[in-house]
Parts: sequence; structure tokens; C-alpha cells
Amino acid sequence: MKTKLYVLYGGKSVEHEVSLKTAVTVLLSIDEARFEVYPIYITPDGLWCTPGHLSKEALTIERLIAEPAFRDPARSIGEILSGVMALPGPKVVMPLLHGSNGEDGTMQGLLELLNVPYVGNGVLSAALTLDKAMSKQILAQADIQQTKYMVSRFEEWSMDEAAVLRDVEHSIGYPCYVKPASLGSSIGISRCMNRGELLSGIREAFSYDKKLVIEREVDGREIQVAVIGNERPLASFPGEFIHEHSFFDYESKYMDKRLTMSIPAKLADGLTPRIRELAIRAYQAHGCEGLARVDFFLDSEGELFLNEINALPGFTNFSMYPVMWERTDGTSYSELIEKLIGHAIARHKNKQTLKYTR
Ligand code: G1L
Repeated sequence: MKTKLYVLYGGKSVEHEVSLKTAVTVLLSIDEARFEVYPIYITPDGLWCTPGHLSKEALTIERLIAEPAFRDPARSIGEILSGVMALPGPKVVMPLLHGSNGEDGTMQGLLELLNVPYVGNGVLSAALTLDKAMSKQILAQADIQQTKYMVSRFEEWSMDEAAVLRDVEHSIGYPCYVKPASLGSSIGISRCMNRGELLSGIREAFSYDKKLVIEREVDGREIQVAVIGNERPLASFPGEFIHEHSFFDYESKYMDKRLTMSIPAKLADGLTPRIRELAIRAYQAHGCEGLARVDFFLDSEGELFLNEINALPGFTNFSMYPVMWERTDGTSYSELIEKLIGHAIARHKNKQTLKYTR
């Protein structure tokens, strides 16, 4: 019996469109001889649509969001998923969702409760990697070098703005970046060169989140590593993302055509194995499973700083993560998806062997 693959996409998120694009790419690359594919669309309002089987020939972004079957928002998430899970045969879920209703561990929690295998990180690592402040604590604990940073909460900001500004200037300095702690994309992020910019940057960021991280800029190269696996993760060759501007915004971040990738990145002797090992250490420190992309800065003195770990990296066929694997060991996009599904099923199977009674 073919494995039923449920692909969750769309979602109540600023990255709705990115998710649609990703879903089309993923769906087109699935081997229909091995999987029976059921797309499940989540509308921008967060309504779940009834899954309908869709063959590749019929697939476009327009169809994915306009097909009447997918336009029929069912009554509840529970109803849809419990219906789906009651069907016979092996199943796996692939959540292609970004933002606070999918990437932060809540969707993973729902799938755990349903006891169905799902691709990607579990509850803990999904939640930890989404929260930049938590992630920085984990990295500090693991002794992995990061740029200078501080965390600011809205409560303290609203009590004494001037004190927070002084604190940033004293312990971080300029140029610095102000970021909402828990948004996946570049939304709400500002680069600040002086007090005026810092003030408006902090106000802007607080409109997205009650918690911010403020980081010292590292002037250097951006090096990324793709990591895959559960207990024994593997790291790809480092890749370098070369971009024209000193800061890329939400727009350009996902414009595949503007990306210039150098893989393997040209690095001094000994640095490549060090970066790959650091990426795996960061991955394990967060308890990651399935996959993550680990991003570094390399400054002009050759110092390496871990920038962030991304549990849901860009995942179209032009994105860094799949391309890094292709260049590392020849894994194609569709093979990569099958590997990830394999890790999802292995993790699930492994968990079934645990005892829950004394
Ligand atoms: F399913 C995977 F492989 F775990 C997976 C899921 C989601 C990989 C990458 C992504 N990425 C995204 O969903 C996205 C944030 C790029 C689009 Cl919404």
C-alpha cells in the first residue's frame, strides 16, 4: 500500500506565499509511484480546507488555492485531521508552514498527539529555534561563539526607554540589528547606526513581538551549512550566500533569482571541517531532528560567529538548503524529500518502542 503523504501549506502567516511556492515545488517532485499525495491548504485566516487528492498534471499555485475542493473550509482542524488519521495504511505529514502557527512547535504538538510521523523538527527544537533569545542561550551554553547581543522585553522598555537605549549603546554599540525574538523572516528587523534609528527600530520591532534581541553587526561573509538527520546528523559542505546589499530585506530574501551561491564556499585550510562540526554541535544542542540550516558569519580576522539556526529553511529547488546537499553528495531535490520522510518515519517508529508505564 502506498504511503499517504499529507502536505500542509499556506497558513495564517506573513509567509503564506512562500509556503505556496514551496508546496508546488515539493508536490511536483514527489514520486507518485511511492506516495499518494494529499495537499491540505490552510487559508490566510487560518481555516483548514478538506484534503483532496491532486495529481501532478493538475498542479499549479492557482489550482492549489482555487480548486473548489480546497476552498471548502471544514469546520475544525480536529475534524479534518482525525478523519485523515482514521484512514487505513501508512501516513506521513509534511508541514510546509512558517510563523507562529506552524513553526513554533504548536503544529508539531498537534501531530504528536495524533501519533502520526511528520517531517522536520519536533516540538522542542521547533520552539527553541524560532525564539532567537532562547536559541542564543542554548548556543552560549554550548560554548559556540556568537556576536554580542542583549534581550529586551516590552515591560522594561515601557518603564524606561532611555535606560534601554543607554544599555544598548553601552553593551552593544553601532551598527546593531534590532529583531523581534520570534519571527522567522526579516520582518520587523532594522539595522541601526545611531540613537534615532535605534529608537525607531525598537518601536517597530515591539509592534511584532513583546521580546526583542539586539545584536552587534558582524561585518563579514555569510556561510551556511545544511544539516540532516536524527541521532547521527550529517553536515553538508559550507555554502556562501553572496548578496549585493549589506542588508537584504524580506523582498530580496526570497527572490531566488537574486541569490548567488558559492558551494563549497572558498575557505582557509581547516575552516571547512570546523564549520561543519560546529553546525552539528549547534544542531544537537537545540535537539534538532530532521533538518536545519545553520548560518554563520566569518569576519575579516577569520573569527567565526554562529548567526542563527533555521529549522525551516527555504526549500524551493533554488534554495540554499537543497542546493548545498546536491553539491555535497549529489542528493537530488526529490531524493532529499524522501530522505526527510525516512527520518520522520524512523523517529516515529523509534518512539513507539518507549515504555509509558512502569
Ligand atoms: F518538511 C521539511 F522538510 F521539514 C521542511 C518544511 C518546511 C523544510 C522546509 C520548510 N520550509 C518552509 O516551510 C518555508 C518556511 C520555507 C516556507 Cl513556508
